[in-house]
Amino acid sequence: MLSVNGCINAQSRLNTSVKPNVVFIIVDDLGPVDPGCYGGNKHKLPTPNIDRMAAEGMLFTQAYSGCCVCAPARSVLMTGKHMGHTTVRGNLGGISLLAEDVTVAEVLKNGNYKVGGFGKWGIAAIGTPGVPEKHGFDEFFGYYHQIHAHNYWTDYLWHNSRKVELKGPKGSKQRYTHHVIFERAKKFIRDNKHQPFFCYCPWTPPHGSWHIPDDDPTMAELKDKPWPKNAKVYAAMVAMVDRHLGEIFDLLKELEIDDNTVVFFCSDNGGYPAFGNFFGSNGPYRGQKTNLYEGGIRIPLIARWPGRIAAGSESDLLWYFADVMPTLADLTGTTEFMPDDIDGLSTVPTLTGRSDKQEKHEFLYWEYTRVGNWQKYTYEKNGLQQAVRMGKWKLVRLKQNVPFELYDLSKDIGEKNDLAAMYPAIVNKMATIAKQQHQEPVPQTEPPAPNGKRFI
Ligand SMILES: [Ca+2]
Repeated sequence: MLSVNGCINAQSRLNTSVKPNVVFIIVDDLGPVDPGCYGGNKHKLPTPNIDRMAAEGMLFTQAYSGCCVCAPARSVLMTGKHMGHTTVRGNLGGISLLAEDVTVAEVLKNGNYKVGGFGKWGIAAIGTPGVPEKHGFDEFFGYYHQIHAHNYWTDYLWHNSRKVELKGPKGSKQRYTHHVIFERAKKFIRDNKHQPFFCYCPWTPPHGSWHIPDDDPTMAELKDKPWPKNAKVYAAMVAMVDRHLGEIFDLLKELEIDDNTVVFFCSDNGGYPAFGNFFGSNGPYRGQKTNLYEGGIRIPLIARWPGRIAAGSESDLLWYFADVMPTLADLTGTTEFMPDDIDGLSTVPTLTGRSDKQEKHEFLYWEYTRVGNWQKYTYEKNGLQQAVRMGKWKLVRLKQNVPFELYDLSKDIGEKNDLAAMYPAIVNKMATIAKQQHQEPVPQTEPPAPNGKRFI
């Protein structure tokens, strides 16, 4: 691997170049070690396009989501505010961004970017002020409420809050939603190749419910595996998003905008140990999606920008979804439109080989309260989880009324050896940060969810 400093003169070129396009692909519930370039899971699912992207770009070894589940993670990503400050804290699906929230899409839109989103919004129900077309998107196509997104065979999706019936082959109404969403994303890139664009792709696969069309080429390769049926479908969904990532790069090359497009690829939270933890998608990390141990918040994250981000480079910078807004604003020259009260930092110095100039977080902060009852729209009582990362230290508790645990992640990546009793001063310092960073969100009433399977 090349050093991160191997990308010479990136900054001087950054200042004089035309505005780069940004494609931000965030897949759903892919575990932190699922991609081959992160070591691979127990069954070493092939991910050739993700691996090639890492070989051509920068792989982050300590990247984190904004939260351990879908909706709040998206809220952090969009607002640049960590979980103690962002608007959407819960995962029931109908809590919405507020009119006054400023998103990364709005920041880039104000800088004359064309902005499209294709996939699962997850942070507003239809008819609320939080819908994407009121937050900087020229167009958004896909699911708005994330309960709706648990159905890959729904007969409608939304386009700027207008219902779009899905017409399938032979006059049937249904089509596999991700295929439709992917086609729209590619069309957006084609249509905007002559102007700076931001294409946000929060793709739903490989999130459950696990479905893929029988005729998708990835299923043909897996159908004879002696695996549980849904495990085969999960593997096929991973292969499908990997193939689609490759198709995005093919398209950028065909349109001759590959060199001027920064592509990010990541997951939205840690893996879910489905099918009896068949794949071991969280590798050595403790915990899973829905909790704040490392397995709930660690993500694969790769960035690629030919000639600007050193090929085959790797960085252990600690960064998370709050950093996406300042990073994209910095890349696109739109920082003047950012709100003053965000929690993120630009990672562009690291991306462009100037890690000596990289501003570092004093701490990273997460919180989350799990859903208590999906039917009654309630959250777990005293269920506020909190976690703080400060250098090598990780402070975490999974309930409000239990003591904090402390781990030294430089020696104990599996969070097995609680050192809280040995280092009370560090616990006190980090617990004070946790207390200070938690602010109460603006109360909202959860609207009724659309039809769809209630999920984690
Ligand atoms: Ca997710």
